[in-house]
Amino acid sequence: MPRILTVAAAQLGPIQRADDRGSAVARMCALLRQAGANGCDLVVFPELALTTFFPRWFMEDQAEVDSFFERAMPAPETQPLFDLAKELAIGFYLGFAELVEEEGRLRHFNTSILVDKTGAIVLKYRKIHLPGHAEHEPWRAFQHLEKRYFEVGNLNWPVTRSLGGVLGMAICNDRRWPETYRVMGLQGVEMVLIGYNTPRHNPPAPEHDRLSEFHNHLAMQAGAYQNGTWVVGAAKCGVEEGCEMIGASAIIAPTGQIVAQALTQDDELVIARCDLDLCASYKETTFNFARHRQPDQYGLITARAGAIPPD
Ligand code: CDV
Repeated sequence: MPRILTVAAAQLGPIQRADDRGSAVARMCALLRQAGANGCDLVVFPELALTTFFPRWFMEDQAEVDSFFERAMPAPETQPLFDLAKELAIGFYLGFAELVEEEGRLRHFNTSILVDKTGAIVLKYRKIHLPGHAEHEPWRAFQHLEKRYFEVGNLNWPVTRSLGGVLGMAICNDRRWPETYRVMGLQGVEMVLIGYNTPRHNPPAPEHDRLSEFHNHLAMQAGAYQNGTWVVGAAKCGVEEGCEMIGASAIIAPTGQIVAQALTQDDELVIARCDLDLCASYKETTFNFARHRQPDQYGLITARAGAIPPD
């Protein structure tokens, strides 16, 4: 019997600042119902899926910043998502801003959770590659202040056995870095779940703008193929507070091929039947890590962050 996981990338259109969590959760519940009607086992929602993408604004009032964060998960506003998913027996990935007291202080993380079919949180991940900048840069058309509002995640990239496979998570900018997939690949991951918010315009490099969707798929397809894993990318997209973010949510096979992709920049379910056993022929041949990797030769990867070219 092949191990089929029917998965949906639940792309969300824009969430404006005036939209409350209740309306975001209602939209996600509508997508969950569609997923249930289509026999889905797992639904992947975007990064920071409960609010507008607030790092686009410079805010000095910490209470204003904190208003975008969740102090509990689930909380009264998010409980309906957990209840419906449990009723429909669907697992889900949810991205949100996490405010937690840890090590005796308040800490802010860009977080995702994996919830299984019983409604239990079975995996948590905190975003490690935080893009953008920490100080106000008024020359930009909009800010990208993830380095100001979040700490670097402290959970590494854990994977878990759930829903019949080995599942892991990443968040947005993580998908552009090969290390993300390889750390999970070394734990035998069979499906990597990724939510994202990707503005089309890149203020420091506007020459990249026309390639945004290409780079989105290029990175996820490479991560899938090179690690023999499925990859599911779910966007929050469309024009949010005047800032266009790309859609192109996609489900990618271990072959590196895109098997399903979003057509809109709005709420849309992208569905595929994913055979987890398809991972094996890549993990056991071309990317048989135990047989072919040479970790002794990779020391620079963990010893050095920035490139140092020769004199
Ligand atoms: N939310 C993100 O991490 N966005 C980045 C943008 C800023 C480049 C991304 O990698 O899509």
